[in-house]
Amino acid sequence: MCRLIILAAVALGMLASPASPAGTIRPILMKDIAFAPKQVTVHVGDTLEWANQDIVAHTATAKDKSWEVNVLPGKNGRVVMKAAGTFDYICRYHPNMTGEIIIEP
Ligand SMILES: [Cu+2]
Repeated sequence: MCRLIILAAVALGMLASPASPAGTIRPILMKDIAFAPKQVTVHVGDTLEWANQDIVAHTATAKDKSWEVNVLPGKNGRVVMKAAGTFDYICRYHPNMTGEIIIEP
């Protein structure tokens, strides 16, 4: 039990390490008319890559319109996150499809 907790702590520490290289690509699924995961935290300079596994097109559209990508069925679309902040976003075609991106400096 103790060993498991220590291993988990080590793994979390590695994930949270500020030494992670700039320009990480973070995948997000568009599946069953939903973003998965719904909330993602990245850093300025990271790339979000949405993979559309549905049979209809989706977009990832920031509510403040600062970024958008249109993703056809079976395709991927990328956006580089250039500014820190918290961005709610939706699919333009399915407004109930919502997500949140937190971009840390
Ligand atoms: Cu959609």
